[in-house]
Amino acid sequence: MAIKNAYLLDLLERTKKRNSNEPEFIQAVTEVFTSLEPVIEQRPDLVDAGVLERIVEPERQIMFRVPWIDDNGKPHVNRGYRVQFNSAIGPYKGGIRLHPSVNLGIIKFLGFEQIFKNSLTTLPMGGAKGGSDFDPKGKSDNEIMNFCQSFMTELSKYIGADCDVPAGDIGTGAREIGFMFGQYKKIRNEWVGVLTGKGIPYGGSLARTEATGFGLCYFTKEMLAANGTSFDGKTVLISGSGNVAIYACQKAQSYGAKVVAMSDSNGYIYDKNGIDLDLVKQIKEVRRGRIKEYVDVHKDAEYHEGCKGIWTIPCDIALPCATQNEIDGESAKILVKNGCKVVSEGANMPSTPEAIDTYLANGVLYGPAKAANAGGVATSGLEMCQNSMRLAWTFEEVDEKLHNIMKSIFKACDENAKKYGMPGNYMAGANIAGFIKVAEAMKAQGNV
Ligand code: NDP
Ligand code: 2IT
Repeated sequence: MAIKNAYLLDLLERTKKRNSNEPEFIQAVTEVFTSLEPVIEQRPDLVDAGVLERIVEPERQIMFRVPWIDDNGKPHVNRGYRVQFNSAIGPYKGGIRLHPSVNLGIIKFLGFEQIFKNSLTTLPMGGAKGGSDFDPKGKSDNEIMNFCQSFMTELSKYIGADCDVPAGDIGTGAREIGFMFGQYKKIRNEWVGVLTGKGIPYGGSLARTEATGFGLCYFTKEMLAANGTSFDGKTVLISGSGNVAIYACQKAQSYGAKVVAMSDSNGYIYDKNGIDLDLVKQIKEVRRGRIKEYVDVHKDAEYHEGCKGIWTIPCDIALPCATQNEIDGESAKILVKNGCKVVSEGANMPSTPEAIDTYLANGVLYGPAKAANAGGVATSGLEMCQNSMRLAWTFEEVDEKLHNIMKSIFKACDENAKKYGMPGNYMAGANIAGFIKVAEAMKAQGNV
């Protein structure tokens, strides 16, 4: 990947200078700019309207203190973030990440990706992301509640059902969303769809829990079909064992694939007989345990320390569903050498630029994150829709809408890749399709 267009190169340099300590954000901008070269050459009006200068600068970045008390009465302080990146096509929308690695640059890369992802969903949602460097691991329910209430006490000043609607991401699931929703309602004295990923008894949507993983497989199925193949009988690796990984595994298995490995941040399991997903759910969803507990039950499965080793297992399809930059150039080369033909991304930006170059150079079918994992936020959009209408659809209705959205996202990626002279490059197609809609909206709304 190399940018040649002088205007894009100059703007990238200025963006690097202005955000010099945010490597993940620069990585995300560079990838999008690389794909946009042919658009910029055909659309000088978008350059003249200053769309690109504005799109790389968040509309608003909020950072705040989050004090909380542990079970021993000891005070702690974490840092909270909400980056409201772009509201051209709808209210700000995006998840909240709770992980010790969170910093402003991470939240900005995620918020930037979210702009284009949300645009691809066909629903009216702008881009945002939030989070904190709080580590939920090992905390009691009471400590989690204490943190979530403090976080929302400040965040509630900046969000709203028609303004900014947060949701889950790493470390934020139904439990955390419940505590945050309760606190928002108490402070604002209004019951509105201000968060998505809520529990079913209080305005959550059926199929939101499954949506990102299912959506990833719906997108991947389309990509495979367009290239004359399918999941059936394929060997699949899935990194992570959280929300996205678990439901990607469920759907891939239902399509006849054999998932042989999953992981967490400590290590990975390899089960040549195929992953026992009920056991993984029991360990991760019910007990909040570690993936290595799997081999206590399945004695012929293997556990290995370290997450990178998962990519050395021979496979047909790799579905990275853990975190950013989890597949580097070296791992990508090993995947290709071992016969991997497809990489489709459940996590956000899981492949380094060197890994992507390796996929593209070797004809690997590559489903980029902002298209392939858009099913989660798309179903969040469906949850917002149900909340506005004050009704609830069945699981089947939501799942069918999700399925159709993922089909239309693949179509947009495929068609735009062809239209701009890069057939089969779904990353370029996703970036172009996501960008054009937002750019047209920004141009039409003037220099704001
Ligand atoms: P969860 O918190 O449910 O699970 C995260 C999983 O990834 C865990 O298995 C975790 O292991 C592992 N993981 C997290 N950080 C690291 C790390 N630094 N190194 C190795 N493994 C790690 O999160 P989700 O499943 O919701 O999110 C996974 C990915 O999918 C993220 O990139 C997220 O941004 C993306 N995503 C999520 C969506 C959603 O709807 N939830 C929608 C679209 C994208 P451990 O338990 O050891 O931390
Ligand atoms: O990265 C993502 O798209 C998410 N974490 C889901 C965001 C959402 O608003 O549902």
